[in-house]
Amino acid sequence: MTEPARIRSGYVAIAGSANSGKSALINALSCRNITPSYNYKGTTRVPISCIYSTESDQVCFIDTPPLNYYEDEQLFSSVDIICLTLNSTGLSTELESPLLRSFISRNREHPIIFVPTFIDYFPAELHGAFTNQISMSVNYQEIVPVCAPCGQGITRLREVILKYLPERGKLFPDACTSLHSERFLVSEQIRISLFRVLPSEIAAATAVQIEEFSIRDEKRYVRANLHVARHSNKGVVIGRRGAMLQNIADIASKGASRLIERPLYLDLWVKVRESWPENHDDLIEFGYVF
Ligand SMILES: Nc1nc2c(ncn2[C@@H]2O[C@H](COP(=O)(O)OP(=O)(O)O)[C@@H](O)[C@H]2O)c(=O)[nH]1
Ligand SMILES: [Mg+2]
Repeated sequence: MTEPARIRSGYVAIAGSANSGKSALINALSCRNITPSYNYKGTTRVPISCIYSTESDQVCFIDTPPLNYYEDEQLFSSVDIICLTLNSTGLSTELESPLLRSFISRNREHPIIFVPTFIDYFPAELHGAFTNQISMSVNYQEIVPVCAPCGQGITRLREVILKYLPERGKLFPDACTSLHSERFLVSEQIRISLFRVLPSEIAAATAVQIEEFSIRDEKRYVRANLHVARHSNKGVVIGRRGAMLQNIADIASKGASRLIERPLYLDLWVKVRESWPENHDDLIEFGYVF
């Protein structure tokens, strides 16, 4: 019997403060639009996994909510590598943050790759200065500056990550795109489409709850409720003659069709759950807290 081929593989968590570019980074590293990346706090609610596979390597990237919002110590201690995003437009503030320093010290057993983001705000000659500033301030394994939306530094970051991963063989089947269920991935695609077409504050205050996830006529049939937090938001989400809701469904279906195995039929309904973001039971029901 031949031994299974050994490739570099493992788990990489992406951590950092709110809006430091974690979700944009996981989407760029995995070449998939799996998680919403928007300039609005709280877009990422729970850890989201995304698997990047090639012939020679396999990486499960895990996007996480901002450090001040949620910290799953067990998650960070069980991954092979942590990529820590630091917004380079406020690098000193990031490096001095007690939250960040305590995170680094609690995870010092792990390889941590420091990833200054938003480097497109600065000319290339200044990028070395970020590396110097970080290296004077913390113990580090590697520092790789990136701009995820424009792809700068992404290939190099992937190479550095692979260097730190063990050779252990495949962890997942080739077709596997995420550790999450198709149901969860579809609900995230609906959330991505909300942020794409609605004002951010309305998108962030709209919870997606999937009520039915079945097969009808060989298609994946998904009925989902969009719970808005105010009555006045309902009309905005539905739009004139349902145009906005149709737009949301079209964008979500397009995104989801790249991640799930069958064609998708999305049936979206808008409901009002007054002030749900302030209600603990509603937050539990919608998957925002556990
Ligand atoms: N110009 C620029 N924008 C970025 C960069 N990284 C992320 N963004 C944008 O910044 C916003 C917040 O990014 P996001 O990935 O959601 O941050 P997160 O809260 O850490 O997950 C989004 O609008 C991203 O498109 C970057 O390197 N350069
Ligand atoms: Mg995020």
